[in-house]
Amino acid sequence: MSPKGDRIDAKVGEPVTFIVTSDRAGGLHVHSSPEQTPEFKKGTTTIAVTVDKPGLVDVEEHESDALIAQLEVR
Ligand SMILES: [Cu+2]
Repeated sequence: MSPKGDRIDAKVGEPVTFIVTSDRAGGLHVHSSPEQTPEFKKGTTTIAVTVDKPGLVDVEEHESDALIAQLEVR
């Protein structure tokens, strides 16, 4: 899965789009408050993540133990 831990600039209340391509179904774990757990399917899934508080938010995929990205939300 890519990116791997890249830092992505984001703005409060503005969606960041992830295009997930996977050979299995699964889910992301967005460490916002409250946390978000958008799911993806086998194949390509477009996921929009919106964070409504500033901060550094990890986006992980726990099954492969991957840090996908860090959203730097301002
Ligand atoms: Cu997590």
